[in-house]
Amino acid sequence: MARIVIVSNRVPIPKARVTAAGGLAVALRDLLVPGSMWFGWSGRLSDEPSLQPALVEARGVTYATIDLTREAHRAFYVGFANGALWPLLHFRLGLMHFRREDYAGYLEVNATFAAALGNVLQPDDTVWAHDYHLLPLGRLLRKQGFTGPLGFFLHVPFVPPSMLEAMPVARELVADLCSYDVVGFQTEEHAIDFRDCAHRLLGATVEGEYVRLNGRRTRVFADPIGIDARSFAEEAERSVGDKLVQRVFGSLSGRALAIGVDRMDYSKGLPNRFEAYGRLLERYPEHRSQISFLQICPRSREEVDEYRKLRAELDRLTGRINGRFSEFDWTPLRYSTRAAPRATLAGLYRIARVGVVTPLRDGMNLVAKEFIAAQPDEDPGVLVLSKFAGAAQDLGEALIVNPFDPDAIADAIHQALTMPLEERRERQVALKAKVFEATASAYCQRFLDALGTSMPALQAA
Ligand code: GDG
Repeated sequence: MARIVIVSNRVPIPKARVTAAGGLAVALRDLLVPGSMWFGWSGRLSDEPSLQPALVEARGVTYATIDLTREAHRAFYVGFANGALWPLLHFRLGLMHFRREDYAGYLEVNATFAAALGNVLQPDDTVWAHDYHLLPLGRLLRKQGFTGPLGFFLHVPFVPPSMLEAMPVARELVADLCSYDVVGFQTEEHAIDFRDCAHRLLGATVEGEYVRLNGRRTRVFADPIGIDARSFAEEAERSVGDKLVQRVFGSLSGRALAIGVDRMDYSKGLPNRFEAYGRLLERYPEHRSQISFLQICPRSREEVDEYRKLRAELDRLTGRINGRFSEFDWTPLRYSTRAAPRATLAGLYRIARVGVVTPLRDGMNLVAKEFIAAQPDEDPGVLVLSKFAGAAQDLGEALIVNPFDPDAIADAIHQALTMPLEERRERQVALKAKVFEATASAYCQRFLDALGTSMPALQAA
């Protein structure tokens, strides 16, 4: 039987999932039926990695992983993927560090992935590759003779041609994506930017959603990712009783909770957010001692210099805000770099009066959707959302802000804290309807439809 084979840099083997902050396993849950396969890096470094993937079976799904050498991983992951591609695709040219040897390592790891995957792939499999680590994988699989349906989804934003051209290997990367049958982006804007790049940089022909290059046709479309809103809402309701959530609730002593939840990443706009919170307390003194801001930001990518610098900056800003505004019985800003269990997170969203989601750029941002799903209908909180998160395309009833303007964020938090119940309910009804409709399942279904593959549950029926 034809299988769906998911490929991503890291593989969330179920027992490891407990500590993982990323949501890909949740988003793709509908595809993880018996018989499917997930392929990627094991997370281990070894001197002589085998091209024969290690196979682990869990609930009928095969997790196939390979090790990488330390040097290849450094060039691929730290160097090119996160040192060059991530900043470029988040519009941060000043942080892009391109080195030819890193790009060579990126290609080498993609070639290793293709060769190892080739050892377990069957001719009628459908391959769905994920994210900026794997742009060349499709081309390399085709070169090896794989002829099955081949799709790629980019979780992060895409940039217009004038910006992409700063990447010395821009043409190669765009051509690589044109080797897939289907390429999905989070928003229509990113899909349009990619088609423009294919036309401007490579002279490809664009016909509606299709890009034609060297006789091949690729469908390039927007497929916004969603969450399993129903089960997340149930989890949030259940978790309000969770011990940790209750402790946080008790510690508020009736104050309003504002919450931010982000991997510690410079794309998430954390320094601006902290500065905005300082401005709020400065310009709207009535909120002093009446609000508590909790920022959960698990550390990530600490191998990359920029991420270490960010942490030092956030430590400094937290100290400054708390030093300036704290009272003996009130700490304005609580900031934790530890990951919270998912259930606790759901409960914390539910008791929060304001969700603050202000990335400078974000492909989608699932936290915005989780916050909405978790809110109680009778007395909902308010979402403050960056106009540069993909989520803002759909969630227009949130308080939409420009994340580069700390005063605008401060005004929006003030508006959220003082918004009448009736208006909060109206906004929540509209937002909730959208989050419950644009589910993770709908996202998978649209992508497989585009690839001409049926959803696994339908195959079984
Ligand atoms: C990329 C794109 C796109 C965070 N802290 C904890 C925790 N999380 C969870 C959140 C959410 C997930 O991690 C983060 O997802 P985001 O969408 O916000 O951001 P990225 O990690 O940057 O993801 C992004 C996404 O891919 C999907 O396509 O939306 O634009 O950048 O689910 O809740 N989870 C737990 N503890 C934490 O402390 N358990």
